[in-house]
Amino acid sequence: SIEALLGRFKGCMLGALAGDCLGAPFEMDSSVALSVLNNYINKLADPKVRVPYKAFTDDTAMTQSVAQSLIDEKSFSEVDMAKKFVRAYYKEPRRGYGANIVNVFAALKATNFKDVWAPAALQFDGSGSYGNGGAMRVAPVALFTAAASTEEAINMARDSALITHSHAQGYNGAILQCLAVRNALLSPSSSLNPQEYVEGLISTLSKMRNPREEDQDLCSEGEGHGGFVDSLHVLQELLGRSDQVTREEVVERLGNDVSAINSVPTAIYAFLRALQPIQGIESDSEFLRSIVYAISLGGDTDTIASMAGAIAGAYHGSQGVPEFLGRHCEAWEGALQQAEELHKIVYKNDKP
Ligand code: F2R
Ligand code: MG
Ligand code: MG
Ligand code: MG
Repeated sequence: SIEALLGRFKGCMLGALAGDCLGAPFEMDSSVALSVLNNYINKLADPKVRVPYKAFTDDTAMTQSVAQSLIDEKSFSEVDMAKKFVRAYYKEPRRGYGANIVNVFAALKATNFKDVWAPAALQFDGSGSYGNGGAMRVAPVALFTAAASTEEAINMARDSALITHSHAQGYNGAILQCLAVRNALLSPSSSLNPQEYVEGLISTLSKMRNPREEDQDLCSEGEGHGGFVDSLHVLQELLGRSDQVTREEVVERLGNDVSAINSVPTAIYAFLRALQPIQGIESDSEFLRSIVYAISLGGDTDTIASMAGAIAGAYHGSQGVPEFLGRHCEAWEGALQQAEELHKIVYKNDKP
């Protein structure tokens, strides 16, 4: 129902935020002990314990801009979205942005947004960024296109990424993350079959029309890393194994770094793996387990946890999000508000 979907929209926006806020203190640690994370979560859950406030990073700053642009424009506008990215960056440049994306912001500003696609296309000597910055902020696109066709969702995910990420792995990662959120959002609750869910993603990516030559990156080996479809097959194999798959093997085979190819499939795996209890993780919340597991893998913890959280929240809904997180994460109310506004627009009851 539309009412139940509102809870899913909220869960998605809260998941993206909570993963970023909870994961940020561990970004670039090689891996994080589960005992450390159990303590971390138990402290947050204890109303008597006072702990430092969890600030959001670039992941959330950019997600907020994507959501707000879709809300204000009621459609995708590359100029408005680019302006919102740039405004947010210059207002708070110390949110932990990627080392190179800041050059896109500077060029967009210097050229007064004349050609919004151009600065991204010039990154890395014209090869474009393959960072996960397009994927980490795409969740609002999945929500905004929830009632539209898969093709529309794919096209908007690609365009929203291309403002900063013109490498095929950069925008295809955004497409995969968008589809992962979309399919979780639209799955009936408590009935998701992990293998079928991954099969659905593989099938959609494989059928995708390739607008550019480089989109071969979806399935083929290139520069030492497989494409996204290859990673989804690895994910299926890991999910199907009867033995305990170690975190070391997950990192080894799916990755945990700032590239989209080595982080989006990992986030999807964290969501799916957390549907079952995980040895060593105390939380019995499937939502929280996905975030804790993602952080435990180390590397790009804020971003992988944020992407896993967005997918998990879209599936479990806000009722699956532990209430205590709201006391610790910056901008909680703002995320709820954006979820409500996106839901209103999508289901056309945004009249005064
Ligand atoms: N920047 C970070 N984390 C670094 C550590 C920050 C921390 N505060 C600390 O200093 O301790 N996190 C944020 O960045 C990631 C998203 O990055 P995004 O938006 O994709 O940016 P960018 O700059 O375009 O790409 C990131 C890096 O990837 C490498 N790279 C990308 N394309 C490349 C190419 N074609 N050739 C070579 N290298 C490429 C570069 O190293 C880029 O700097 C998220 O983790 C977010 O949380
Ligand atoms: Mg970050
Ligand atoms: Mg390649
Ligand atoms: Mg990060």
